[in-house]
Amino acid sequence: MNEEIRQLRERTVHLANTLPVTDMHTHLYAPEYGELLLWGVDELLVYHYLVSESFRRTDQPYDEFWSLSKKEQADLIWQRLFVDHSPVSEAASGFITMLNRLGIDVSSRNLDDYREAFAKRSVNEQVDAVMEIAKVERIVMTNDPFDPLERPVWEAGNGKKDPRFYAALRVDSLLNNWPFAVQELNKQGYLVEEAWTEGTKNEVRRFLKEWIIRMDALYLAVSMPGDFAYPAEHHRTSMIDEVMIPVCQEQGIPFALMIGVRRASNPGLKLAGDMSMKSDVSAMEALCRKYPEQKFIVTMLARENQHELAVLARKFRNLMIFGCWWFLNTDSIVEEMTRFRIELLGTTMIPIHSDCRVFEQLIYKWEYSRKIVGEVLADKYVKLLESGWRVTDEEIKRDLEDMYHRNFWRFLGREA
Ligand code: RAT
Ligand code: ZN
Repeated sequence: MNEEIRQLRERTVHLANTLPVTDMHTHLYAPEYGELLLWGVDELLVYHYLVSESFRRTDQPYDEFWSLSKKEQADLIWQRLFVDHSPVSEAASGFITMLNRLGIDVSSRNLDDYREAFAKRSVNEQVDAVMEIAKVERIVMTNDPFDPLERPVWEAGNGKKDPRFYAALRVDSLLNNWPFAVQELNKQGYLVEEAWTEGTKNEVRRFLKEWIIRMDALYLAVSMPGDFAYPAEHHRTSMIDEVMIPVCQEQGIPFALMIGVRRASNPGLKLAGDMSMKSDVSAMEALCRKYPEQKFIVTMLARENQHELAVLARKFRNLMIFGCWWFLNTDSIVEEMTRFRIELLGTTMIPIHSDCRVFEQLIYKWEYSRKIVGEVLADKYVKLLESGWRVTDEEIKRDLEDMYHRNFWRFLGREA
């Protein structure tokens, strides 16, 4: 029996580490997007997760740091987090893992050596190599039509050239910064005003529809503060009920909500200054109940909300929960969440997304998470084995493929 258990674990962990995945929410771009595609040593070091950690090690004024070049910022972060102290945090150890898996000798501890190793690669080579190492087959980007760097790529017809990359239409400002959205919509020729008139609703619906079609967007996506309430006497409720849900239904796409972020809690840190907030799961409960035909893809940022959200997914099959988002994407929390999600939902959820911003991060984020998924699933199979139920390799593969890509594509109605 012990030998059988050992083999079962080994097979499960091996498959979990090697089967291809779809990364269903990232901030990565295909090479056609030029400078929007972030990669390389300096981008990796100025990742906002590392920026916030590095400020714990210094009294340097924020503005002084931001006035430096990217290379100088990277040098400081390297010194503070990797040289003066050991890189044991998730994001810092991830940087070392990633270098190692790319075949770079980390022992010199000399940043310029690493920079030199990267300089020998072209962006296309790096994208191919990273996807190969991480075994990431398909990547969903985050696409914002109001982004001045991104819009021209779509307008030139280059947004969906690389078949490995898919679009998700991001609509944060429509829900969270309406005055700004009105300005941007006007710039693009949509006749909207801040007042919630019939004409404005029609034009926002037209905007969403045109961009969904242009991008072939897989889903509509937004991040929300923890105090998001629904239904409420609020612009958000009108926008969701009268514009977003009707357009999603007409276009047959899910609505993805990432709930629980307080933006700019510490503005001096810029992108690194956002805070995690507890959310009210009953807003999602009300949405799922009101719109049984609409599919929702949801993640929340507070650890405190995770169990209730998993229970909600037991009640509503139009709800797909996904990922261990941002501050939850650490070994101990990924393990806790993956374990109780499997216990409550079986394999009917999407355990992992990377949220990568810099291309090479795919390597460590997926390696760390796959290991945990494999170990948790192996525990469950061992429990079955102890009652005489033997899972075959085909069944292990099926279960992992459900979680790694099939649940996502099937939920979208785009199963290959
Ligand atoms: O995880 C992150 O990098 C965050 O900065 C956010 O971008 C978040 O994931 C989001 O999509 O809003
Ligand atoms: Zn994100």
